[in-house]
Amino acid sequence: MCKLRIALQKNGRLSQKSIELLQECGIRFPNGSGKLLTESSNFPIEILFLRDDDIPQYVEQQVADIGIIGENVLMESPKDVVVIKKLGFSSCRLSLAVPKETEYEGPEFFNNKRIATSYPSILSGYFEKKGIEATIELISGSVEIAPGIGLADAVFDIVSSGSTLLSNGLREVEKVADSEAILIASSGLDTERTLLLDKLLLRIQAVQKAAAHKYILLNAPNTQLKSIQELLPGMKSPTVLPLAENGWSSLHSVIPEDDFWNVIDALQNAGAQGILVVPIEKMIL
Ligand code: PRT
Ligand code: ZN
Repeated sequence: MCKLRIALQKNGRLSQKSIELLQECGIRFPNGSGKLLTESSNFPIEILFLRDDDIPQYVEQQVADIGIIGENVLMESPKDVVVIKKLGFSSCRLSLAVPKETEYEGPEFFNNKRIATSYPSILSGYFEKKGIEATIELISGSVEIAPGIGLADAVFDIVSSGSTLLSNGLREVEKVADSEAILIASSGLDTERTLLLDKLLLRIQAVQKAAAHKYILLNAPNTQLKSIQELLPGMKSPTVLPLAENGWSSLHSVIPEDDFWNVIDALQNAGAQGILVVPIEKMIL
């Protein structure tokens, strides 16, 4: 039987979340055996563990059918692959940073400066757009130490919490791009593999939707049901059940989590009691 082959990062910032995503999709496979290739026992999928930088090329060459990478990898080295979906984890940004005491008034600062980075292509594209002439120093790791050792005047690197920049005496001054984990696919998938990918996508969507929604249960006097529903615009056709106590009902519905937190006080003021907010495991609409 035909199998879909997915490439995941072997060891690094994307690995854990990528594995968890497949597991949340109900896909079981041996994990932690240190093997390069493993397969699921309950879904026609093989998992190939690679360095993240190699994944786009493997997908382009159809050694793997699909893969999970950081958007930044593809931005730096574009390949003939299809971006299927943003996955919402390993979010970060690519930013320019200068020593914190440096005066900075705008991107012209970088004219005739040396900038250390592992992302020369994204950076030179940005400089070109801004009409800036600068020297790019290519470094493969620990970019943040370059200004301190006199190798560069500034850095261009991935920033997440910002603590690496801070602890190296650097200040973020320009955000050039955002990045997050994405699912990519080969542009030449056959019909059988496309069907398998669609099945996997259905599961991923169900997991993502569930994560953004909550099941809410609350009790309210019947006279207040209408105003409570108006407070929760995301609440579609709630179930209303009479309580044993006369004149009271229990209201159940699925709502976007943010809607709920924004109106919690108003809900209570409107007479809602015994509010339960319950996580949803999968949501298929
Ligand atoms: O070994 P392999 O080649 O597979 O992994 P790698 O070392 O190239 O990549 P890895 O595991 O470090 O990162 C994988 C992907 O995670 C990246 O391509 C990004 O898409 C994403 N990501 C998210 C990050 C970060 N956050 C991140 N903070 N990648 C790197 N960093 C580094 C950054 O380079 C800097 O050194 O963390 C430091 C900054 O972090 P803060 O939190 O101090 O700002
Ligand atoms: Zn890498």
